[in-house]
Amino acid sequence: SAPTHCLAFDFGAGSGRAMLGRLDADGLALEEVHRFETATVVDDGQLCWDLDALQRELEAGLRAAQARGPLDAIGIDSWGVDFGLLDAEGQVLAPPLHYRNGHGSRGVARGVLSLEAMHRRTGAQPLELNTVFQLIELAARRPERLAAADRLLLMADLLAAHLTGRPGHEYTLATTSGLFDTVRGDWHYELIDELGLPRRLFRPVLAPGEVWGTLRPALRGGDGRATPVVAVGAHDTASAVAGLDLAPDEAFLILGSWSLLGVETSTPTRDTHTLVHRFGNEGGVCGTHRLITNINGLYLIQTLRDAWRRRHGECPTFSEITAAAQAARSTGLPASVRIDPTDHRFFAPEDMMAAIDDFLNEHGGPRPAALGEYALAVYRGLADQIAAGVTTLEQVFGRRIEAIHVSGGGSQDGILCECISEAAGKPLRHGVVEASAYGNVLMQLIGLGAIPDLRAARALLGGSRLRQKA
Ligand code: LFR
Repeated sequence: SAPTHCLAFDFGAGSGRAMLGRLDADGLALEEVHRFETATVVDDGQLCWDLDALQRELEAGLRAAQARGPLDAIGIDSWGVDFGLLDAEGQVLAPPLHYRNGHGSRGVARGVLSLEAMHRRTGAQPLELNTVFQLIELAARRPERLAAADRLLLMADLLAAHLTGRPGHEYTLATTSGLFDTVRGDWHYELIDELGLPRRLFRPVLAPGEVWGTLRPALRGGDGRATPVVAVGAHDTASAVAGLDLAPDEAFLILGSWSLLGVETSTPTRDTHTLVHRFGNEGGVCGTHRLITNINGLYLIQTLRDAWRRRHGECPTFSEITAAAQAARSTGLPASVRIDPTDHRFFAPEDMMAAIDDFLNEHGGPRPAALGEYALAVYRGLADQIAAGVTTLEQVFGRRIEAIHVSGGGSQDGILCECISEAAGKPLRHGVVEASAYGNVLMQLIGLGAIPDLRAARALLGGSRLRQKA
């Protein structure tokens, strides 16, 4: 039969990509057709996402894919929690706030809703950056914006609306909001009412695999085809886990801006331990769920690099940083040179090197002398947290973990992987690096009926091929 072509957009907080998937008798192949940095702007004194720039990258990726031939489907995934407010005409009222701007923690501090209550009622991870806490802060600071809003769309929802002209909400992304009942599978309207948020902002969600709409006429290729935009796991983590051929006794670990550790489950888990251990539930594709915890991630290395560049004027590549860390490790850097990446100092540091110095000073560790030593302090800290999370999964949640199935850009970082495997005492199994893009394509193929279910989809991963742009 004829090959099927699916275009997957994967928007991460650091970078985004458009990947063209092709399914034919030989299996699944992915080709990167566009890649970009995720742009930010400052608006109203707040760090925001540059939605106009993201829409331009979306269109550029679309054109690059259309130039290669007709498309059978398109899917979009993005990071969670952040959102834009739309008026009744579908116009976005202001640039979406960036979760690192601290809105969420200010929302928690208002004392309207505690992390504990949010978690107890929705089952979501107790994270200050959740949509709900950002909204509490926004409602207090800019009530006129909420009053003018007709819909709240999370990032991938905003981008899908741009392609189709149809606003909508996708289920897995909605589960990152802290306003969605992960057990009942619908918005938590009771909580929404109690917080005084307008119900109209939250309409029924689309399930992964459902058709969102078709490409609006201005964006169609030369052939004029009204390509369907399929709702995928619009949350990048949902798509990433869909794109891993997980064994039942494996934990997944997606290493990107965050280190996302957890297990796939068939029902949400909510008990006395989830809150204490900072785990929570997120919705997955095809009826799956994830018991998951967010640990800080390569955001720390990115901000370390920025700090180094500002001080020394030189801009090391990531492989230079890992090589320097490797060298520091082989010279036996004292074990006390390690950070706790969950410390509040490391959520949005203005100067990452100063934050590390400050932390080590307080905890009695010697001050790092070189870039590689700073990086190693980060890698060790991340590995410690990840290992502790694995122990929690085993001891507290009674899940036997034989191996850690890793993916995401950080899974190519040799020293990080070595530190993790050593700290956790578990082997790592490497899945596809671009798991989100794979999971996105697989869900489109399920939606089109080209493959029957998740099991069949994941079976395609073993023989898949990836071509990346130079
Ligand atoms: C990963 C991710 C996490 C979410 C965080 C913030 O890219 O989507 O799942 O907690 O970004 O949105």
